Amino acid sequence: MVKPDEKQFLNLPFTGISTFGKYPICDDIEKLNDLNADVAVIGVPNDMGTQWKSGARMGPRAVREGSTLYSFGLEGAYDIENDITYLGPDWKVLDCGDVDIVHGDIMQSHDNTEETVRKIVSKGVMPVIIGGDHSITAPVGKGLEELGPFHVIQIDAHLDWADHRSGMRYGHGNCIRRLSELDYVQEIFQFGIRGISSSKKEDVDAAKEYGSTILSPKQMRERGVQGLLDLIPEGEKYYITIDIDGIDPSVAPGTGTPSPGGLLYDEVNELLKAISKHGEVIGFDLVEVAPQYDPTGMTGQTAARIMLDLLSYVLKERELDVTKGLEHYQNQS
Ligand SMILES: [Mn+2]
Repeated sequence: MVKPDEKQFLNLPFTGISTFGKYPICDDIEKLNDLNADVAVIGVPNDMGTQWKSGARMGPRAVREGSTLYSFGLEGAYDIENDITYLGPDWKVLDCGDVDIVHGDIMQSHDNTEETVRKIVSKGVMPVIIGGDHSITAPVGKGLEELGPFHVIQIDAHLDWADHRSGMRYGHGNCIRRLSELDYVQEIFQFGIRGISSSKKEDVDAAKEYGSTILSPKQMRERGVQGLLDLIPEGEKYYITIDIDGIDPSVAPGTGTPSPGGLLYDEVNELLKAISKHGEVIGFDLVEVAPQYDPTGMTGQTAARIMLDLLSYVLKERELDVTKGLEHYQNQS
């Protein structure tokens, strides 16, 4: 029998409220500063831009659910492999719920997304966004205006560079083209792109004309992580957009447009870690998790893992920057 003074509060993954990483809820973005937030996680359950199987509107719920397994509590997350503790108690991450979606009205929903991201950014808080289909990245990009200029790094099976389809300019196949039209978006890196007929030649030509760097998983492996970093300007700002279909469907099958031949979890993880050290990640999104197509729940699980990994790396670099800044100050005095 456990004595009363030995009892612990375990907060196991299947208990409690399923927020992202089991972080506290913020019910009003206006309160972010009062709450001393560093990171605001927001769901955008909008899948009206999907061209084939819909379902990514359930993505935020699936990712939150998956993330409870990796919730860290106040002591942070210990990495056994590298002997580093991430996401320690000094960091304030809050789950701000979801952007309001208007059924059947993609543009009103996009406006709500842009406004929400703009508000988070205006408070000096880093936005972390759970989709939704990839169409949401266009209004997210607009909402990031104050943080520009920055480069965009995309992990995806698809280029998403179509100008329009029958006049539709804000579906999930147009989002990176829309980002390229923002004057504060600099270079664009498109990693994991693959599949015969996944893009029209005219769209690829337009992307190349913009100066976009397009690499398939095979080409990425040939270069290696350092070879990829060599392409990306060092010490600058990056926004990262991760389409879960960039990952191989054997690892993440729950998505509307799965494409064989994708990246593996470790490859993405190592790349994200390296990018976090290469410059300043100003925010990121992860989109296209459609849990209906994955009865095992592994897709939401993997997506949550990737988001928490990336958040860990980005915040660790900020910690080190502060430490370096302090050492610099001490050397001066
Ligand atoms: Mn995409």
